[in-house]
Amino acid sequence: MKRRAFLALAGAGVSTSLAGCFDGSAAAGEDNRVTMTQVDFRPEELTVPVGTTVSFDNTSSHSHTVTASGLPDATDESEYFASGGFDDYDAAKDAWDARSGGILEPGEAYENTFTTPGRYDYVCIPHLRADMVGVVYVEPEDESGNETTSGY
Ligand SMILES: [Cu+2]
Repeated sequence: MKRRAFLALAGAGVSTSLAGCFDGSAAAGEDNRVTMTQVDFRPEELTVPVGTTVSFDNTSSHSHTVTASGLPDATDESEYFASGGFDDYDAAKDAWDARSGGILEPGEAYENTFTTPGRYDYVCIPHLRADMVGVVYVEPEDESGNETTSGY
């Protein structure tokens, strides 16, 4: 069973910390967090080690979705992720068109744990025409078990 969750962002902090900084850009050090602006995911590209839970936080005043647009070749369909918990892109698209299914209102967040290495493209369905897209690169674990984060 795949971990899917909607979380309300801690109400305090969030709105105040964004005052005057409506970009919602992720602060330094938040390497497993993607935020949403009016029509952007930030950062647009995120690289994480396998097993990481990424939080997609709607820090904007608009509604969005986080909807995987495809999966790496060899990746099991159970790895599909989308706010609303849909099984594939078509289901997510249909649900959005019918009833705004999968919507993330301002202040809501969606989490997904990436358990298979690969490139995961995703989109915001209502802002697809504005090119609101992102990608998560999930890197395999280092075989030695050592951290490979030292140096560039
Ligand atoms: Cu959007």
